[in-house]
Amino acid sequence: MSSSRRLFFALTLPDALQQQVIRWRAEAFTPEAGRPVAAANLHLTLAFLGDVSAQKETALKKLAGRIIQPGFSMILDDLGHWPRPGVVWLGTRRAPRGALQLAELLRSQAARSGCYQSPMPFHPHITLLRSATQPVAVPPATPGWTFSADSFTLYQSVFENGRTRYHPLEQWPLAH
Ligand code: 2AM
Repeated sequence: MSSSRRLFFALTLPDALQQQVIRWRAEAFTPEAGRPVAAANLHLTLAFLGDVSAQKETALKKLAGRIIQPGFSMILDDLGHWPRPGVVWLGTRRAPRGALQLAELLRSQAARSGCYQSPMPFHPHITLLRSATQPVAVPPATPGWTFSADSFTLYQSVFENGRTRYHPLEQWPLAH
């Protein structure tokens, strides 16, 4: 019988923004800085669920479908490097209240459903480079893109043929 799937809730980046980010990234970082995340894999995680059984997945989808939250926009005006996980990220200096509320709700639903939730505070970010364990020259500023979140998505993380891919499973709208 098929068992669990590795899942997370995230905000999808519009295709045009994914392309802008990867063009800028190619100029902003040297190839030694880290391994670039593929354009289609750029996303902003709201809640990481880990390996989830089919039964739990169904319950979590049902709970997600009941969420009524307003959409929000986010200015991507922050950049950083976490050497320990080896991640270079794009984020925001002022996380919108809507993003914090949505993440909090998804994370508490996940915790109540038995999915381990990290005690680390939620730090909204889009991972740009992985395996960035050496010091990285992080550019002082970002182009300051704004993106508007009008839905959130449940993704499955699949590792196949040596690559990680994120498959969208279901998407829910945020109210206007
Ligand atoms: P990262 O990009 O900072 O590594 C799919 O793996 C998504 O879930 C990524 O955005 C990843 O964050 C996040 N993720 C993976 N493992 C996680 C964990 N143990 N706790 C929180 N988020 C995690």
